[in-house]
Amino acid sequence: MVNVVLGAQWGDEGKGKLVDLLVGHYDIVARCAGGNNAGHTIVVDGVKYDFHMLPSGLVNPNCLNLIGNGVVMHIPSFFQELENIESKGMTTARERLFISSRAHIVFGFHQRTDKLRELELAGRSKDGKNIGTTGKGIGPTYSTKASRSGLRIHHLVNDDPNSWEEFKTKYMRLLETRWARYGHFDYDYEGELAAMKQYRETLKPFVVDSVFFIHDAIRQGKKILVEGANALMLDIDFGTYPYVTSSSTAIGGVLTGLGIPPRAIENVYGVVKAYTTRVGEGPFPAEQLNEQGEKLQQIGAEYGVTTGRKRRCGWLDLVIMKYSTWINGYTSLNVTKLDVLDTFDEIPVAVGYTLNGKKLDLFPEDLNTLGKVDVEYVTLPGWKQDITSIKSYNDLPENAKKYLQFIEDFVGVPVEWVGTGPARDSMLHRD
Ligand code: 2SA
Ligand code: GDP
Ligand code: MG
Repeated sequence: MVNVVLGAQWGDEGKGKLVDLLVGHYDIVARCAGGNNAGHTIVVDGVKYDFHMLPSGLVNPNCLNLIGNGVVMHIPSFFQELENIESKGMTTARERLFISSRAHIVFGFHQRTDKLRELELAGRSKDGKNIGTTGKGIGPTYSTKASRSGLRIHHLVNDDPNSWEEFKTKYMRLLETRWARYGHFDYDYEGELAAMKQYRETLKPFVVDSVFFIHDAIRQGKKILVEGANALMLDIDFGTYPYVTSSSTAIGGVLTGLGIPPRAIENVYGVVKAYTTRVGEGPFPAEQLNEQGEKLQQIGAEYGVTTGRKRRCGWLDLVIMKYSTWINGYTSLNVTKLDVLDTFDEIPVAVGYTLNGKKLDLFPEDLNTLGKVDVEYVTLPGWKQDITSIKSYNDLPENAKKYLQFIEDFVGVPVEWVGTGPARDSMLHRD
């Protein structure tokens, strides 16, 4: 049985917390896309863990964790993150962690060219706008993957006697293509190769054929939870292209990033923040560049987990939620951070876009159009009550229930969980 947790907006909806809540019921948690650009915070027994590349299933001592073939791996960051959670007390993490031999490797020069490309875009585009990437080398690594010049984990961890020589040759060839594209930037390739040589041994215990790993787990009836990274609106196909990440963050990425047959998937849980945030550049129709947006940012403590950037804030956008539901086919929703809205008198919700006075029926693929739309809002009454200590869905204030009902009716998907605070137990399940 495979269930999936996916971000329904622009990321940071609180996927990590839902996964943390669910992991007790699963044997395996798997990551299928992205790399250490993703970031989420989980608070367990008062200890705060920042996850980037590692699956959140590590918080459950009985859970195995897989980094799938669709993930891009920066190996030094992987070890750093692992050592960090080990030092906070997750002593068995290492034994429960597996990496697909087919995952692509992020090198330091991918990270360097990520930043060079951002500088190039900032200088060249007519509005001076770059993408606002995390600088973790994600786009450049998926680029070299697609252009068939990338290196995968099995190229590094390989018992063939010639494999190290072949790895070095491919590595240098790849670096030279980057130099040809970006100029001969200073780069300590000897240092990186020396580190890679060591990783041949230290990485070995983690590496598996993930196709077999997943197939065997499904065959044995294991319960698998797939943890999406980033979110629908950052998907390379369906997001606000080009202001997106470079992987398939929607449901398709679960299949290609792990080799899971579609019929094995039972439930798709969409995680949606009760308002909207976005990090980086790109259009955001319901953004509030005003006091209300500031208030959401401050109460919601909206800062990027990976880069520390302030997240842009706005009202909940149900046009996006409907679009996102069409693609991902959510079977239920987790509405998070409802408590952040506790003090608002009124809460507008975006329900439609118009262009030159004409209602748009579909979510516009063209950013010039999206940038020009007027947003139609429905304003719902606030509940003006602290909900953080409420322990049952039925005890929520009537106006909070009406807010959730409005989402359900508009999107046509039931709300199964509601987040009422950052702590592990601040989540209401609707029976
Ligand atoms: P990239 O680095 O190539 O993936 O950046 C491309 C766009 O994708 C956005 N992106 C993100 N948006 C929200 N959260 C992300 N993870 C971190 C977090 C972000 C952070 O959890 O807070 O710490 O800044 C994430 N990762 C990528 C990015 O902003 C670009 O718009
Ligand atoms: P992810 O990337 O989707 O896993 O989300 P992040 O962890 O990047 O961002 C979500 C942030 O909101 C984290 O700091 C969580 O601790 C916090 N959070 C999650 N759920 C809730 C909630 O219901 N209420 C509040 N106030 N904070 C929450
Ligand atoms: Mg995040």
